[in-house]
Amino acid sequence: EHGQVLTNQNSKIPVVPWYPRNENDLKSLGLLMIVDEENNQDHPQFTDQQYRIRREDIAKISQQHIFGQTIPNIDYTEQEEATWKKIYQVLREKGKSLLSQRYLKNLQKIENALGFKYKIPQLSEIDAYLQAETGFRIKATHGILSQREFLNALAHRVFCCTQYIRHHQYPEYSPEPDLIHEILGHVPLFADKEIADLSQEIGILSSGAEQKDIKRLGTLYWSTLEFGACKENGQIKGYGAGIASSTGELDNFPIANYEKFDPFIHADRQYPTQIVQPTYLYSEDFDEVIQELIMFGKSLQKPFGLYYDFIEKELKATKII
Ligand code: NLE
Ligand code: FE2
Repeated sequence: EHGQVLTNQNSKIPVVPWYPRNENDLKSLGLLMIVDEENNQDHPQFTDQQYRIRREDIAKISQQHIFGQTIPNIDYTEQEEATWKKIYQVLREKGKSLLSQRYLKNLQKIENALGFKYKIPQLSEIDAYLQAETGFRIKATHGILSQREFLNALAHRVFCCTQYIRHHQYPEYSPEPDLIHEILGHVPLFADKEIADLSQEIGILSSGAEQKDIKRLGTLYWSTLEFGACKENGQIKGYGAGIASSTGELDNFPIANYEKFDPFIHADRQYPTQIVQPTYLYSEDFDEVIQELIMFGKSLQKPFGLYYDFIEKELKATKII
């Protein structure tokens, strides 16, 4: 079977790390629990025991969701609903002048369709919306996944998405992805056809890639779809999910450093994950982001090419180099 028999004992045959090839393989998404040791231990999200218990309960439900089956709904508490409402309003207000029109238009469309103003949307509703817009689908996950797993899922137009909400005492910034980050940050991007296609391309590049390239693709994902910016009418606007989902990040955005994005330079950069970004990388426009990432992708060495067959819903190899 693929990913297992290939050995390099005697030969030039490269070892190819396992990756999901088809719908059946996707059923194993999100089964591993990753513990991130870099966590910011001062944040109430890590220190409040009551919060941890509630969070574990939701994480269990999310983890038990098998990709392809109905996503379980969560009965959010009043406190959780209040956190959503409060931060949603502030994000909306602050985001207007700082975020890209492209992101804002997609957000406007979905917030009206699903009533973001009034309640926390369920992932089952988000999933149905995205499927209709761009064919993206959701796997509910307990928390952050490995870069490889998150990126590999994108190759199948699958978004691994958390379902718990950040701590009510400090909703300005979450050191981990939570549903506010996923829904107000990533979902408007996955609802955009070109961005959905780009995400899938990154996923295909990551499938079977060696670890050093996973790290580089992860860093580029971070630099663009998580925290990227681009010019609009001469002004730099944020479009990344991590900017759009955090009022702390939005407050930081106008006073931070900017650097012109170049994947060949930035694929190996270091960046913080527990505090706001000191530097945002910007492009002239979004087309440039797409072109540059595609060019970078072509430079990666993989022993085979892959493409996604939309009819059979699987990744197929094109060539062995
Ligand atoms: N820092 C982001 C936020 O507060 O929304 C979440 C984590 C992004 C990787
Ligand atoms: Fe994210």
